Amino acid sequence: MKKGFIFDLDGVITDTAKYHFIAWRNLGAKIGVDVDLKFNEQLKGISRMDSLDRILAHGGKENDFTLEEKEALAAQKNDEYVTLLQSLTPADLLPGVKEFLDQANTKGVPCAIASASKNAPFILEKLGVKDQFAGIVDPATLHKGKPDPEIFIKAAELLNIKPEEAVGFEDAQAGIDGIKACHMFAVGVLSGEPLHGADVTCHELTELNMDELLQK
Ligand code: B16
Ligand code: MG
Repeated sequence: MKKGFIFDLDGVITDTAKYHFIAWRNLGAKIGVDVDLKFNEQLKGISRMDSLDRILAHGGKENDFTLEEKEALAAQKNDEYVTLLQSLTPADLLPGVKEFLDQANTKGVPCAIASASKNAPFILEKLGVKDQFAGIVDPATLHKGKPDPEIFIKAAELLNIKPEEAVGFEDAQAGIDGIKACHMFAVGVLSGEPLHGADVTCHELTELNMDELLQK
């Protein structure tokens, strides 16, 4: 019997990957690295600085910037990303998310967010669902990013449950790997690429039966 739900944000609750892409592509153009949609797939679920490191390596520029310069580049990208986020409204929730959260709240099943994004509280506020989460892991407190299970273990702690008592929802392979590494039940939300190791997959949350999930 499961006792709580743990959600990734980008790709599960809303699609912010398109805004990350615009901001990284524009930053890449300034430093001479081509960031295309295919390469952007590799940045999903990856922290801001790790994403920058991957972009620099992709362009053969991994040794061209000091740490201070890289922090300035990441801040530039984030400024543009946050500007793009201003247009978010509850209409940007992915299909079935609002209904799923309402149903969980009605049943008394607590929900938490396990997102690599430092902008998660702001995004949830803009989407009008922040109050529906009992906890949001602060990614600044993490020692390791996904696929390490730390973020999912912390999310379960916020809900006062064990990882194996939770259902985790993820759209990225690194996230599914993190969920399974702490013996959580994994729901993979598909958006193109297959997800290996998920216990159940769907294209949107409308396809899921909550009572069946809780009995896993
Ligand atoms: P920020 P998730 C991730 O969100 C994104 O998929 C990833 O592209 C981004 O770099 C990361 O958040 C950090 O976001 O720059 O806002 O701190 O999928 O873990 O919800
Ligand atoms: Mg994601």
